[in-house]
Amino acid sequence: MSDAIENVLHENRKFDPPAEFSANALISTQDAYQQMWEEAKNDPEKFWGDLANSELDWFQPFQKTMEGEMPETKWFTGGKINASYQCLDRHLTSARKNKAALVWEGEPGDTRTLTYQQLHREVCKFANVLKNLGVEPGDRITLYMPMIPELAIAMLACARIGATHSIIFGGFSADAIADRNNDAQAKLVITADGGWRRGKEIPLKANVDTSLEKSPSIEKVVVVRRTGGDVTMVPDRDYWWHDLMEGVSADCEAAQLDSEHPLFILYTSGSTGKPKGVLHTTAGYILGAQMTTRWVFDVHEEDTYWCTADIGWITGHSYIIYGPLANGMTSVMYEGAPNWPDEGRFWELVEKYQVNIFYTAPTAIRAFVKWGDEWPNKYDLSSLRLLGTVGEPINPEAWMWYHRVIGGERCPIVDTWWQTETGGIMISPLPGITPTKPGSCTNPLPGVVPAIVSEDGTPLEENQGGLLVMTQPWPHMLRTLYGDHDRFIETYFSKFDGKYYFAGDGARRDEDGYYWVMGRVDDVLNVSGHRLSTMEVESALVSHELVAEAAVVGFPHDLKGEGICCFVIPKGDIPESEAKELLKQHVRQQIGAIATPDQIRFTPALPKTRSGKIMRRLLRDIAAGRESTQDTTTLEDKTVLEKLRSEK
Ligand code: 6R9
Repeated sequence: MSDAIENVLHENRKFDPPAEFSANALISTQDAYQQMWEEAKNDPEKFWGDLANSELDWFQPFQKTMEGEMPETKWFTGGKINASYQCLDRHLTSARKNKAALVWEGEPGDTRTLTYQQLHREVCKFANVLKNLGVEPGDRITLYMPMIPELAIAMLACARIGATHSIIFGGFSADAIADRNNDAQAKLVITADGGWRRGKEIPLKANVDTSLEKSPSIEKVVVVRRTGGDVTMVPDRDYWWHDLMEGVSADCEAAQLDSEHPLFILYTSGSTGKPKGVLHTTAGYILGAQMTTRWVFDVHEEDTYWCTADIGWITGHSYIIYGPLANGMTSVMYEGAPNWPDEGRFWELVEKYQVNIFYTAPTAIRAFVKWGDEWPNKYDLSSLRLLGTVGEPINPEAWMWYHRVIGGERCPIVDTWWQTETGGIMISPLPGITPTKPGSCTNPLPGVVPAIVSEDGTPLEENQGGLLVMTQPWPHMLRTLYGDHDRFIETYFSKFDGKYYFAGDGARRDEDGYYWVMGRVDDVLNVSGHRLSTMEVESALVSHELVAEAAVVGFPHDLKGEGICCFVIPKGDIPESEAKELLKQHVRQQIGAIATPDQIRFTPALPKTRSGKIMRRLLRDIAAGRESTQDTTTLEDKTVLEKLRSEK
């Protein structure tokens, strides 16, 4: 079992929901939750079927709530629906039409607010642009964009006409874009000239240009003018967004799509080198995004809500766009970094927009702690009523700081566990009723039935560390890995013979039934809340002529949660420090800045078992600078160990 599970935390502090919060909460009694949870567990068909009928707008009602066993369960079959309609059109028949849907702020301080009516208009226009470019239902469209309103417009326009969006985080490299374009066989790329990050321009269009040398399926590129930087526009291939939008009709009926119509693909790292194209479909996903947003963030009509994630990750998909807009909320969207122009930027925005609900990641919270209380203390944060965290386990001290300094000890904290694959939040406190413990994501939401099992699938007792699995399907779960259904089955369902969904995380459940997620048990790293596979970094390293062999492991990192340590057997005779720098740059260029190694250690050999397997756990211990409990009797060459330990 992994190291993570052995590092079982014991945290005894407990915080009751503030009485004032509970008094106004949507779910305000334990009984109400228990009843929902039991019903969803015992009769998922009725539970989800009733919600889908009462909460979603259908063009044609569905015939069956669930069809087929996990992992092949289909949801709401026979129904016709549209996610963009669910997020926009249905709010236009009430006063909500003039409510702000998106409140956007660019890094340089420019702003734009789009009401539901305005956003609907822009989405309809851009949907017509896509149609004019020959985009048809089912086509895959790559979005490689900064955090600007056009990204939201493009997503919803794809959804409106039934095109499947595949968003690539702006920090990824040209090679990463090409891989994803090819895997999805995407037809069109939507990008911008550039985006702002700490005052510098990220050359998005230039990266797309390079990627197109290796992505033959792409026919056209749409470019938003954002930074005004120089770009090359290839005639008959590249088009400016503003040119295409000129004079286009704002009438575009939402396509009536099957419930299981593919809504989006989002690539994420698995334990092998090739990223996985997680596919989500329409009705189940939008229902999950909508309901989990409402339950976890205790949505009230007047709320201003801000999730600081990038839309390039699942958190941005579900909790900046689909979930909040399906609920008719006001969602704040910010383009830039938290420390630009200074470390107070987030708190300045909270004050400026009077944010009530704030959702961020532990890695950001650890940075805020380091920057010091003086930054948040300069601003009035009294509008906040609820705080959330996601992306990795939160260390109790960061939780306490968040509670005290940002939440003024009056805001509940929802620590939300979920994954790209789960589509929406799975395990989380309900803020009006769940007493919280720093570092625990507490209880499963209605419809989620987890278990902790041993390697052979035996359910474990309380406080025993094991593997986190889901024992029942839920509407917003992934349907497949795009183009590779076998890998989907293999990755998530083969470990327990199809009985459970295996999340890849280690966890334990305590004496109160609270879940404590300890981190990945596979070769997936979690660097600043972003998933990266060790194999991906290894493949990038060995593709360089200076590398004979490489093994990559994570190690505990104060800010990033996990850092990247690369053990490399070098070849060639470039001076060591120069070679290390070259390799760091190479990985960065191959994958993207988030994958830049923190450490590269040269070694004449890697520790291997007699059967030739790299002893990764031993390397993890060495990278973390701790004594190893790993049995080294199978180690082939014992002198390797001494050399590795002395190397830094
Ligand atoms: C939403 C998202 C998923 C992995 C997941 C787990 C880790 C996410 C967590 C958490 C502990 C939490 N993770 N939330 N671990 N507590 N509240 O982050 O999706 O990028 O796919 O990552 O992140 O290890 O398996 P994704």
